[in-house]
Amino acid sequence: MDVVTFGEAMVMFIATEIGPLHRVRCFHKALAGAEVNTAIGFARLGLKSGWVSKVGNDAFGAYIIEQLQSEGVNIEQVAIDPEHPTGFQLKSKMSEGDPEVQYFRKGSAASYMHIGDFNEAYFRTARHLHMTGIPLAISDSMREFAKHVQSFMRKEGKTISFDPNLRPSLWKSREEMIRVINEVALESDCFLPGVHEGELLTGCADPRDIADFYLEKGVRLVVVKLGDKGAFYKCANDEGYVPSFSVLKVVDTVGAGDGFAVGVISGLLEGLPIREAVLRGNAIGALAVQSEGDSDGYPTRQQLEQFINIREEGLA
Ligand code: KDG
Repeated sequence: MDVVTFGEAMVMFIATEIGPLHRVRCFHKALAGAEVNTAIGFARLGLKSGWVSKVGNDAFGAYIIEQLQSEGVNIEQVAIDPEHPTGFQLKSKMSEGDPEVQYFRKGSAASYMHIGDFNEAYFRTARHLHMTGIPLAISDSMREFAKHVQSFMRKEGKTISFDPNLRPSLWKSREEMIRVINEVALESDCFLPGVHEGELLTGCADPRDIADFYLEKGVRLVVVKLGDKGAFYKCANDEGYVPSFSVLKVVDTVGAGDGFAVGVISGLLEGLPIREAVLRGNAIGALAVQSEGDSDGYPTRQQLEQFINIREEGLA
């Protein structure tokens, strides 16, 4: 396997009409979950990805499994929990800005993941571990699982990327969120915060200062997402800003950060120079914001190359 990841997937109901969630009458069904998004993104590019989790023995769980099978994600380590349900979320439709999201995930099957679910042989087959901050917030047992996976993969000499994906509503307190996320960031090789996340986590507003905060403590590469301004990256011997790709219409920003991670990590695993990998991240982010579902816009290898080539040749 090229990349393994773990976390909670949810069914997501996306409003089909603009307005606040409580007024919406119709929704359509899609898949959500930062880590499944990345597993799908890697698989679309032709990388071998695996996602580890638990779902309920219900229609939502069956839907998630079917979707991942059809995307070619390895789900050998997805267990069905007969006692707890699959979580879901509602998402509003916006004319502009970020949508309103409401979770129904407390006590979900995934939140009951624990260290006993860890399968050493399975994780060992992966070259790279991608983590996000969401499993650290979902439950104590899931956090313990996440930290165990990270320390195992580190001991095994695998590379680790970490996207904080801050979800303050899932945490008991802001202080705990900052402390735990920073602990895990410092045990990662590549840290991928958004600039506002970086500011919250470090107290620094400048992307270079955010990067330095982690680099000085041993992280090898920090890539700070700057939204429509692109991204800033820094490691021991290289740094720079990589501009974003222009987008005709932003439909939905959720899922763009996961797409960005897919671009950067796949690029690094394929040996691209860091700048090229970040450019690929920007490209997938730009494709992702132009569609509604989290992962709908993630490209195949051919679509990605076409998108980058057309933009670079100045044809669009
Ligand atoms: O990154 C996209 C995710 O935020 C979305 O799919 C839902 O995983 C999710 C979460 O927990 O917020």
